[in-house]
Amino acid sequence: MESKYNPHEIEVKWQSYWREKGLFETPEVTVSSEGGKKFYCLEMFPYPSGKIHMGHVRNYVIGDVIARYKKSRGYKVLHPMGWDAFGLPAENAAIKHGVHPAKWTYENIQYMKSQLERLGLSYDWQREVTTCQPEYYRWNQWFFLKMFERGLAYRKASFVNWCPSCETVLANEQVIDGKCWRCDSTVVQKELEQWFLRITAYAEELLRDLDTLKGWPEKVIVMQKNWIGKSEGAEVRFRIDGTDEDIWIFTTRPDTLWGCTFVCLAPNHPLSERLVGDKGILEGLKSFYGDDVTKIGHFTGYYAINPVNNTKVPIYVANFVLMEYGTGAIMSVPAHDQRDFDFALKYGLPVLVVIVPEKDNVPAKLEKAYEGEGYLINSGEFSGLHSSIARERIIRFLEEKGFGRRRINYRLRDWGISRQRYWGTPIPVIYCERCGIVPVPEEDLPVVLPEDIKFTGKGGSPLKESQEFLNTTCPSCGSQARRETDTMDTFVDSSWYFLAYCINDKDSPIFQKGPIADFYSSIINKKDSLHYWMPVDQYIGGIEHAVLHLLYARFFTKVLRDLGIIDINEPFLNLLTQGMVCMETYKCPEHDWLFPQEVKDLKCVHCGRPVLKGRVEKMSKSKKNIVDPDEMIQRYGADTIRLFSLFAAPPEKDLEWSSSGVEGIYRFLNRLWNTVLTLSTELTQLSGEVTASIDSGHPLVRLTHRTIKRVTEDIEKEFHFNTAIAALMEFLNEIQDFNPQSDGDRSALRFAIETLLILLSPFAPHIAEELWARTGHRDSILKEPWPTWDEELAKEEEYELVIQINGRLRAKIRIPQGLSEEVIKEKALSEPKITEALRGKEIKNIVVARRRLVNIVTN
Ligand code: ANZ
Ligand code: ZN
Repeated sequence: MESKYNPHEIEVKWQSYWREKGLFETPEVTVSSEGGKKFYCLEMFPYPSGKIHMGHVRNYVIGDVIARYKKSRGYKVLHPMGWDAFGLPAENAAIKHGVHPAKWTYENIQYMKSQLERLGLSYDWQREVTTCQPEYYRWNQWFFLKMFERGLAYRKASFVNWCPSCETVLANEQVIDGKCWRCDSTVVQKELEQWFLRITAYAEELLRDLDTLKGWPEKVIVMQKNWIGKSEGAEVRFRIDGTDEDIWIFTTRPDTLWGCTFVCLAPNHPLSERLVGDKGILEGLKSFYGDDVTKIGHFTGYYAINPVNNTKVPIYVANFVLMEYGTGAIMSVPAHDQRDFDFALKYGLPVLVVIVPEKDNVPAKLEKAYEGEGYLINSGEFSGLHSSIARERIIRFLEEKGFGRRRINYRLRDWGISRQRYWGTPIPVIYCERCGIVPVPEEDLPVVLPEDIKFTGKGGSPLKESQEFLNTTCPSCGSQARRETDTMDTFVDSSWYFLAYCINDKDSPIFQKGPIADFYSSIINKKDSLHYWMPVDQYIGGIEHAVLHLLYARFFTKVLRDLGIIDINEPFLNLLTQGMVCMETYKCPEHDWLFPQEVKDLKCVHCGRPVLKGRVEKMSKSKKNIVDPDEMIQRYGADTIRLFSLFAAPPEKDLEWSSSGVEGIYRFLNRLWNTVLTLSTELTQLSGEVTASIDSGHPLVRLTHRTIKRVTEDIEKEFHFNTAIAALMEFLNEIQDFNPQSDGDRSALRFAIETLLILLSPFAPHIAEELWARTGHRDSILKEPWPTWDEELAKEEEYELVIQINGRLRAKIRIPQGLSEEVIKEKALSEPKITEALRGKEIKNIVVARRRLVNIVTN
């Protein structure tokens, strides 16, 4: 009774079976389960944009294999999913199409959830988290209040990046090359009162603890280090000649102090206005800012006195000095800093060499700045010292003389969280004429977003239009007051969602509207499931979050630890950043990017011009190289799509989508289907007789052990699913070719097939379940433990390879079974006796006969 492989039928069937049986529900944990083997597997939750794309599919399938694998290894697994549901696109949709952000968001969630279900992902949907729900965002507000109490949330007027088109403030990280990360408009500077979270208070710890993250990719560690940007140096005080004012400068090169020939202030440095007077000049300088903008300056007419040698140097206001970094003022050393060198050349300022790479070798004229280390010259008592030593001594000297002090600076800025937007968490603050800034009392949380709002896309926040929301009474004096209309950056939502999954069960008070105190006491209990599940054992997501999200989540974890809510320092033990999904992409010189169906014989179907081909690009709408997951599932079923996204590349590498590759996987699954069903008919017919115990010496049994070992080790070793799947494919080939003759053969075959299905089930779970059921098993394959192997049996069987040169026997070596001809050739050529005999000869041909004999032909 053979039947055809019909993925749709079996996939829907098993998905509902899993759901009905609750097979993906998170196990209950109690005090006594503490210390048991637990595994928290987490994929970065998506923004509900409307549809999932292949990047999501890849991310979630990787996580799913890990979760399923760990479960079968006996771990208690938490594998949740949710929605990063606040954000701009919902509001843009409201402006464009008049649909309420909430409606848009919930409809998208519903659709995307059905897409995830169709992929057969093993999520515990009971723990679903949706960040736009008041039950969720009230905790954003509560954390904010706690931070406010501790001075970790504060308000200040500051220049912010303003996107004129989105009409919102952008975080520094959301500005890419001076443009808005979302809409690409040029970003301008604007001064506004903003709320900030004091992430800089944790700068040192965030930096230091990177060293404990052994399970993170090195490149992410490096990116975070650079982002935090610790610099050690000194602040030095320069007196302004003829006044009693001082300029404090920050330098990382105090060893070059004697080479300072001018001082520069930031245009918005408080002294700049006093020294220049003409605001127009400063405004002009401010407007010229950017990495590739020319460096320009304005001489103030004043001089500063270098405290170490009493030299007078001119004071400039310069556009490249940032008020936000260091002290907003610098000493310029043109001989040893290229930027200063260019500036000096432009304004005819002196260049004085104080560091030389070799002792007693002073260059006559500098072509460019020498920025390296070397020996000090022209530097008073420090001349002759090496710069690395001098730096330290000079800092001490400055401190002794009262000229300056040691200073550590971080590039990291406090996190501006205010957004002039509707679709986000309201910042729980009230402004009272009499009392000033008054935090909303805890028991009044959540401050709920009002629903009846008009979306025009113009002006500031739409919340300003809601009188009902805006007008309130002061919690402390009772008089008329006004609510904060800014909402929080959505990165706040994603900074702690992984904690919500741990406690989001029906009985927990956390997500109910009860008094906060209940939550606080339940959470503070160290035996709470939060403490059981955290930290996340494996986090999986895109490299684009290497800095922002991952740094903010680390920051929140540390703050919540200091609030006594959790007892860990770091949220994510292991991090996997999966590569991008790419595709070969075509471009016509006339018609730009083309869909594959617009290309025939490498020509554009519209104009006949040859297409530019061979570029493998990240899938994106703009390049017209998108593959739609729905369409793929429709055509091949989820198992094929899952298997292809795992097989085509190791997880951390980019994956090139290929239709022939997908076809290949589909054929493999069909072959699996037919092979197992054909053989199983035979096996079940004979089932009465198949009682012979498994003969461990049987070649198929040995191969099975070898395959278990390969697959398990590939998964354990950096999740190399691609090679694990390749091993399963080879295994199927052997099974297919196997022709059982005896009962011993049949029991070996049954063992091989059952093992194959179990090993395949994390990757292609539906077909594995179906074939498992059809080969006479009553319970789900998910109940099967992961198979183990016998090291002795898993050993490669070896045999003797004969190596000849021109037909004459030269060597015999032992090699493992199953090597390809290429590898056999390599082995033969690298045999020392053979290398020796071949010296000086030219190889004309190498023949491999039945993998047993190699004949090397030379001239
Ligand atoms: C003198 C000097 C001599 C410098 C030399 C460098 C080389 P990092 O490593 O990134 O911390 N600087 C300080 N504050 C600045 C500001 N607000 N805007 C622009 N530039 C600023 O860089 C520190 C160096 O950048 C400082 O050391 C200062 O220039 C400059 F041969 O001081 B240096
Ligand atoms: Zn008041």
